[in-house]
Formats: sequence, C-alpha cells, structure tokens
Amino acid sequence: MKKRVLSGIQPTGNIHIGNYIGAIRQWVDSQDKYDNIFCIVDLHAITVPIEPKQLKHTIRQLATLLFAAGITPEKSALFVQSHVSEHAEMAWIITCMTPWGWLHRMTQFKEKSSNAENFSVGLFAYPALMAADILLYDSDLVPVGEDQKQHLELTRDIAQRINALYGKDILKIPQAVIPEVGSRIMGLDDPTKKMSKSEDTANHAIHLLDTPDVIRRKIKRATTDSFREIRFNEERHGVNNLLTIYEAFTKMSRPDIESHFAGKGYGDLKKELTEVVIEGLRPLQTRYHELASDKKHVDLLLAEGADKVRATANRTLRRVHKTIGLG
Ligand code: ATP
Ligand code: LTN
Repeated sequence: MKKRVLSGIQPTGNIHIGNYIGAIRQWVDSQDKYDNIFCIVDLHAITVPIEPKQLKHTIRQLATLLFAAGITPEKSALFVQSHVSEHAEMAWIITCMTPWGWLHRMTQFKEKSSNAENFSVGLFAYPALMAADILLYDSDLVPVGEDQKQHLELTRDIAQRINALYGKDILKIPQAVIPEVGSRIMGLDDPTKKMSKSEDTANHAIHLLDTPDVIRRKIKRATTDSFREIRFNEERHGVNNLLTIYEAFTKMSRPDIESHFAGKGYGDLKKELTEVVIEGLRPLQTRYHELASDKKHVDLLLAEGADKVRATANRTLRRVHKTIGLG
C-alpha cells in the first residue's frame, strides 16, 4: 500500500516562489509514489479578516495554479477544506483535547497576533484545525516548508495525547517532510524575513504569475551586501537567498554553483538568476492561462476532489465519536 501524503495551502494573497519551492513542487514531484491529498484551506484563511469576494477569487485562482503546476486529478485529490465539513467538526474535538499552553507556545500565532489589533480565537486555534486536516486522513507524510515544522510537532503531540487518553491508537502519527533545498526562502527586500504571502511590499516576493519584466525588476532590486564573493554563507542573508533560489531552480550542486560564479559579480548572479526563474516558471504560467479561461472546469475538479476524500474523513470522525462517547 502506498503511503498517504497530505498537505494544505492557504488561499490568502499571491502564491510566491517560496510556496512553490518549499511545498508545491514537492507535492507534484512525488505524486506517483504516494496516495495524495491536497487541501486549499479556506477555513484557515478566515482566521484573519478577508473580503468574501477576494476569498472566493483566491480559492479558484490557487486551484488553477496548483493544477497548472502539475497536480493531476488522476493522481491526487485536490479539494477545498470547507467542502468537507468533517474538518471543522474534527477541529472542534481536537481543540477540546489540546492544552491551552501548547497552542500558546506556537511562534506563528505569536507573530501573527502581534501584528493584529483584535485577533480572533480562530487565529489562536489555527494549529488545531491544521491537526484535524492531517489526522482525518490517517496521513503518513506532510510535505511543508520549514515554518510549519512546529505545527507538525504539535500535531504529533496532540495525536499521541489523544491515543494515550483513550488507551488505543485511534489516530495515526504523521511525519513532516521538509525539502533539503529551499525550505525557507527569504524576502528579496528583507532577506532576514521569510518570504510570505501576507507581506505586500512591492519587491518582497516573486509571485508565480509575475511577468518576465516584473521578475527582472524585483531581482535587480533584491537586497545584497557590500562584499563581492559569491558563496553560500548563512550570515550573508541576501546573497545566500539568491543562491538558494538559483540552486532550487537549477538543481545544481553548491560546489558547481560556486565555481560557476567564481570571479563574477552580483550583477551577473542577478542576471543569470532572472533567466533561470523566468524559464522555470514559464511552463506553469502557460498552463495557467490555458486553464484559467474555464472556471467551471476548475470548480468541477474541486468538487470531484472533495467527493473522493469525504468518505475517508467521515470514517475517521465516526471512529473518534465512538471512542470518546459522543452521540
Ligand atoms: P501567509 O503569509 O499567508 O501565512 P505563507 O506564504 O506562509 O502565507 P502558506 O499558505 O501558509 O503560505 O504556506 C503554504 C506552504 O508554503 C507551506 O508548506 C509553507 O511551509 C510553505 N512556505 C511558505 N512560505 C515559504 C517560504 N518562504 N519558503 C519555503 N516554503 C514556504
Ligand atoms: N498551516 C499551513 C497550511 C495548512 C497545512 C494543513 C499544511 C493547513 N492545513 C495540513 C499541511 C497540512 C501553512 O502553510 N501555513
């Protein structure tokens, strides 16, 4: 039996190359090896204020991008979280079995709540909903970027706690899969901060649908430093980030990349990186524009995705109900 992969992505803002390298590309590349479930997590998106029209639009655009990136309905179920109501119910049960202090330690919550004046209870409970997404499908592997590592640890702790409380293995313990290259792509304008969808300064992120001119401009303005040597070095955040993006797109080894750029300047690195990114995104962009004209088709694929997974989610939820004595 194939192992089950599950991952999720929020329909908030514009998808960037960090999401692509850290998560989406892994999903696409390992589709043949696993039984795959991918979820557009709209219930997570409403943990912060979001315009209804924008949410609706972003869900469909994100689905189109994921299909364009190579998620294939024959190999993977791609669906919208709110279409399978078991997620919300499982999340409530998990919320009730998670110690408050465990959620309070989450760094993503600390960062996001410090930026908001009146944050919701949902933002606090966010990781319990994520745990529900994962545990509902008895998932083995969860491919995510580095920023989600803590949430995955928490999911494992919650599952182990519930199993221990009821004295049986009702929930499967999942494992995070974090890519070796590009698990944490940094912002181009401020390479000490993670590239993020919710950061909307002009030169922060390269978005998957950026035109070649926009990509050229953003990379040209990317922050570097006053040294010269082109080498991987964690302490030189800007150049290290550009080299990591180059590494992720070319799949060249670090020594080969360093010898390729020996004696060259930052201008050369930026020029070559620009071409590599433009060419790397071109096939996805072409497919996106083909698919985007047929919204109904995308909606239909999402409905079929939800139909494929619903029975599994329901079965787990019934098992949990029975164990804890609900109904
Ligand atoms: P937001 O800013 O709205 O929180 P985000 O950019 O962090 O969004 P998510 O939808 O939360 O994006 O993440 C989708 C996937 O992309 C997750 O697996 C996450 O770990 C990964 N990811 C997000 N940002 C990066 C990044 N800068 N580098 C590598 N992977 C990333
Ligand atoms: N919290 C994740 C998105 C997410 C997710 C999931 C990832 C929601 N549910 C289940 C993996 C598995 C994020 O990227 N911010």
